Amino acid sequence: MHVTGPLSSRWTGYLGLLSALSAAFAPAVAVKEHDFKKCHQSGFCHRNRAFADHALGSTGWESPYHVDASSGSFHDGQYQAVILKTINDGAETVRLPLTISFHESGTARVTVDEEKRQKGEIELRHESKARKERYNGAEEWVVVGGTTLDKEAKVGYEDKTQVTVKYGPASKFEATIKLSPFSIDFKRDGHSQVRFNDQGLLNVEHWRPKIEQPEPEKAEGESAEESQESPVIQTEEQPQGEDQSTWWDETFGGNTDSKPRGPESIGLDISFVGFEHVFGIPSHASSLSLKQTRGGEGNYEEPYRMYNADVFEYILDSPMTLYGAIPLMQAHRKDSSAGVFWLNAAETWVDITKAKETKNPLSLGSSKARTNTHTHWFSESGLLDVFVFLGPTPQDLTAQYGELTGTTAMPQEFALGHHQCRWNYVSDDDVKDVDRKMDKARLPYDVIWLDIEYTDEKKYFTWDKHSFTDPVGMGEQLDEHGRNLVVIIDPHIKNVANYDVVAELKAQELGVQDKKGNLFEGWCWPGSSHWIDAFSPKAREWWASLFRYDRFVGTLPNTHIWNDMNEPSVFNGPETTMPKDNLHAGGWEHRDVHNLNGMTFHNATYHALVTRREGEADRRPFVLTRSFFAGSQRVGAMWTGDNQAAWDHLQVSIPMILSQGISGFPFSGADVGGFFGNPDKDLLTRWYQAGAFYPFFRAHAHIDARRREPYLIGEPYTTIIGAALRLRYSLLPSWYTAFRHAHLDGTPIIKPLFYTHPASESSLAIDDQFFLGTTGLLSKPVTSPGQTTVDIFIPDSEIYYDYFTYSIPPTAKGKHVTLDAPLESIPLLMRGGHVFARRDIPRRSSALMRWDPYTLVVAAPRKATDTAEGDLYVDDGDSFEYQQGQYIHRRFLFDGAAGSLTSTDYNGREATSEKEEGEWLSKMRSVNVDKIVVVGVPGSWKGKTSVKVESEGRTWEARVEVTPAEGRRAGFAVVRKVGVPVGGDWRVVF
Ligand code: NBV
Repeated sequence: MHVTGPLSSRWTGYLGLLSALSAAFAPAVAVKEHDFKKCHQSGFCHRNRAFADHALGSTGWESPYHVDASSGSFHDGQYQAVILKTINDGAETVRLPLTISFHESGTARVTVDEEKRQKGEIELRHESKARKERYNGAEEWVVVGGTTLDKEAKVGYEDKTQVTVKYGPASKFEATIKLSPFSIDFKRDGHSQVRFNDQGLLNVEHWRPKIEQPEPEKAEGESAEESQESPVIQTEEQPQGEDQSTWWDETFGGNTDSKPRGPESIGLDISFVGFEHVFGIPSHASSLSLKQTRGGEGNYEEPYRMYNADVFEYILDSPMTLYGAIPLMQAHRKDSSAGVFWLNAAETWVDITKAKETKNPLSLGSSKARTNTHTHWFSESGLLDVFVFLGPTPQDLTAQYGELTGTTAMPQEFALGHHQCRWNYVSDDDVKDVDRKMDKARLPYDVIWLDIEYTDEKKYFTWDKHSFTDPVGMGEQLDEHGRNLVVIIDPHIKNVANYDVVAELKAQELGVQDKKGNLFEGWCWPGSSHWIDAFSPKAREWWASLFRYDRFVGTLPNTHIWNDMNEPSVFNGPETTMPKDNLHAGGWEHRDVHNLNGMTFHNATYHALVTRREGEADRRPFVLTRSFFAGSQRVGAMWTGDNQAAWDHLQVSIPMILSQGISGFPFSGADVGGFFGNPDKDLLTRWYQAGAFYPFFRAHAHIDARRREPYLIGEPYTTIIGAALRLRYSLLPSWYTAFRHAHLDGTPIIKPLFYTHPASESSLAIDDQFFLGTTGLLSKPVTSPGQTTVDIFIPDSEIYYDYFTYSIPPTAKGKHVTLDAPLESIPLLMRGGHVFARRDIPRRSSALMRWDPYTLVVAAPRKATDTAEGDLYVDDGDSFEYQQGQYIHRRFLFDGAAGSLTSTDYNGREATSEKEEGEWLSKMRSVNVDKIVVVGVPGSWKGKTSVKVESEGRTWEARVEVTPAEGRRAGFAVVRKVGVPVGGDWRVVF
């Protein structure tokens, strides 16, 4: 990887100034892989891996954690006991309260705390003002439901050595809790799926006082830092088996973490029994199916890391951490799924290994040994708190996780359109000019974005007075075509005189504090800065006040927000983020809450927008975030950060976005065109074609990248990109419907094959193609240079049609089919058996399509007498009225045997009376389905000229044109001027 082009002179000068001011820190432009910790440089990671090596490498290893049998009790769906950890060769024990909860939702939760810390019976070093307990506040931020205890759960078996609890739907699940050593075996239908501490790697680092030892003698010339940076090899003086070198103050990259509570990590091995593939734990620039991490060919050497960071120029095919983290892992195999959610917001690493079983008790008569995936999780601090999902389907997992952490906020419809961004549009005239040129080139778009340069010297909530003289005029021009503006607001607040925002932050003590309890000061884009502490309710309230129209003057209702740098990025901090011993509201150390930080800020901004003006609460905010955690999906969208204008970055965007989708945060995208560098014309074109299938579709570029708005690229590229944009816009009704499903139950918007075809073993590792919502549209973007064909994997025996030509490629279940894919074409198949909606009139923005008629496309099933199904969800795309029933959700059923297509209410609701209808719904009465296209019609339809239409007690005829099959091209029929209301019941008989 290399740094692209020189920074603009303005930036070079600026950064020069920064480095002159402080030689001790590295500005973000210099961040490289080695600026981030490897496992051996992170004390607790090193310790937990060493613990695992010791446990797995010694014969007769026994985990030192035993449940005190006399402490166990089971009431109302909850098992409680105390785990005793034996230390000092059995001389002492540490008490660890254990709670295992069984929920009505079918999930189980295992929580382990530490009694001494819980009771505050510990001492903190360095006169720290931090809290003494293990952090227990993550639940408050993350969990929104699904934790009602299952009173039906009961102990099925109990003796001195174990307790078995039966729970879940029809008591199909069971958890066998072994007391000595402590372990849990989670089973479905009598078969093990997930095991805790099966390998004996449970590790709860209990509190201990520091026994001061004489300073180790330094070799001549060795600095204090050098002596601390690499873990010290165990010496004779240390107690046997305990390497203390990383217990206390820890230094990395010139920053020392005071660690006032000493070592406090938690670790656990979680085995997925009989599963060869595990997925999730985004975000990593890696494959969808996770790799092994303990070395070996094709494997990683490092564990997957989750420690949200501003990883400038991230590298590919790596388990290195990125900007956001969702500690949800799922395992899938043919017809079975299971998962775990590790609720911990501290720095977390996960090792993954896979092992074939030598003896397989399950495979009687089969010689195939099953593979188990062993995962080893460890976090630096906090409670051990893990949820277990036993499926059995991928849909069960996403629904249960959705119930637990919430689902995707229903976005404004414009947010699904095409977004045009760059760092930076330099003035309001520039914005207006781009807006006009997009129109002139007939390139639809919905949103233009302003990066940090719009501000007056990086003071957020201000405008650069010279270049943005008339922000209101700019916003109004955009509004003429229903377009929106997104402006960036970062969490660092410039520390400068005469800036009201920072003055208020200081006066009201709303910022994150350093380890001594003083306002933390660090460096970011504005130079010296403070950070809003969005964990504080008071700070959030203040934050909300900053977005009011009379405060952030120049913003309009069509202004929305982009939150960047919220990992948080601190240029002079360890690993470009905040010192771990910084303090947040409530006295929690930053260490405990680091991975939540971005979400709290994103959340604060979302709520600020909801209250911008009284009475405006019924507009849905749009807030994009770079950093995220489990639960962020409830308030907005994310993107994958600073990628590069390179083919391999285009490629990796697909598994990254799929991984977001299965991990509950599907509203995601990657910078189209690549952030750093200048894409060549082919790459840019292919990226737009792929981007048209990202749930969040935004073009973005670095400040040093050449201008690349699609009208600049020239022919034939502009036309080809325009076609991709129009494809996106025509399919917006189907995208919006897919978002509705994500909102209802956590379903991904673009779905990997293992999700749609869980019975197909060979689909498991496929991560370069996907289905869109319920449409049956199968997309495989071209992601290699010079590529003119694509091989698409076909997971079933259904018929597939080319989306554009209706030709039927020679598909076979479990085989690849090759499609032509010259630059001007987008490989896209329609799976037989689906109905989906489009709007076919090309317009400049989604808002202008609001009252346009719909087209329904029926992809007939392979067997002529079978059915095709689909649905369409519509609401006003803007307000919260849908929560009051102001929406249309139709189910379409094409019955091949009867030769009919019917529309009924998706939820079986009665038709609304005019009285119940708000303004939008009543206006929708005049919006029709005007065109129906049936692809794959039987030969018998030849010669048909009309179809019968029945709707609202009336019957009429509509004209149909049937084009018989020819060669490989399927026969198809087009009905025009159908005239049925999109929101009503109707039937068309062919
Ligand atoms: O605000 C400037 C950029 C932004 O364009 C990008 O999308 C973010 O990921 N931002 C990072 C800060 C600096 C990046 C070098």
